[in-house]
Amino acid sequence: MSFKIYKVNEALRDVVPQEVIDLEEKATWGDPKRSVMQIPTHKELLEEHSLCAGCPEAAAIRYILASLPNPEDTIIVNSTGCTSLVFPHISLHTVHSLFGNQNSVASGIKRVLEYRFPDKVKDVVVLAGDGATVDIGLDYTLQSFFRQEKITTICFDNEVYANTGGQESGLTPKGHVFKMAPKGKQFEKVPMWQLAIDSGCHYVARLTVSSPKRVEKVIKEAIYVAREVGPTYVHLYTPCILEIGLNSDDGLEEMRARDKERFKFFEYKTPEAEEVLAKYKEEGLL
Ligand SMILES: Cc1ncc(C[n+]2csc(CCOP(=O)(O)OP(=O)(O)O)c2C)c(N)n1
Ligand code: SF4
Ligand SMILES: [Mg+2]
Repeated sequence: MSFKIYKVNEALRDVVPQEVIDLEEKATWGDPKRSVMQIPTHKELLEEHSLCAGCPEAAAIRYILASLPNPEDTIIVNSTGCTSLVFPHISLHTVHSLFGNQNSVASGIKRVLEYRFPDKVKDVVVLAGDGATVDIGLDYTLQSFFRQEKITTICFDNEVYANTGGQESGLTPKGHVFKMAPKGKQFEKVPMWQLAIDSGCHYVARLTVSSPKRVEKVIKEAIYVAREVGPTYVHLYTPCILEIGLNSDDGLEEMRARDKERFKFFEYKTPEAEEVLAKYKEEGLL
């Protein structure tokens, strides 16, 4: 079922790459019930990427893109890091912001879109690493929560600055040693999910990406609440298999192990968020 975002010019159909024709014929635009369950049979908005083989960040982005309720009217704001290598491959509107600035850029985009298209639903979603969200961008992240910006912030927590070769971040657990942090982390991991609650987010979730269906539910809830109430925050554990010395097929097992302890599923909703989610549930959208 395809919403006509991509319409191939008939005169050129025989020379247009098959993947563009697939976007016309097999993408899931325009279907608010689109789901991760369609990944095997429909056209994905991300199929190839240049991350390490088996990187859980790639799986996370794949699940998130398949879960967006309104991809044709969603703007994704990204920051520098491993995930930024994926964005040129995505069939969506994306903005690459300066490292750490992502929540400020997203706030501006959301406000302008509300002004320019008052009658249209436009979702703005931030996707950034732990270094961008919690270290260098922490001020901007929290200020967007304080201002009650109607955006969803998703943090890919791999507990390290992966893209620059392994420095510790505020989200590295105490004692962890990385190539460029040889003395080991001296203090505890920052509980960013709690900071998000204390800073005014209306929906907060912490989880690994071991279960695509669970990621889908969380992403949809976070986006619906941001649309109608205020800021929402999703904290995903997406281990850097390279920096913790795992093989490319070990990421899932690592996440399943953490599901039982440090990244046990946790969710928080304000009463206003509960009300909005009950409405979406009644409409069959959750
Ligand atoms: C303003 C600015 N400061 C620093 C950098 C260097 N830099 C690029 S990626 C990166 C680390 C990214 O870490 P994280 O946000 O955790 O993402 P990951 O690569 O781990 O997914 C840094 C420090 C930069 N590109 N721009
Ligand atoms: S360095 Fe780590 S986070 Fe970056 S792509 Fe490779 S496995 Fe993924
Ligand atoms: Mg990181």
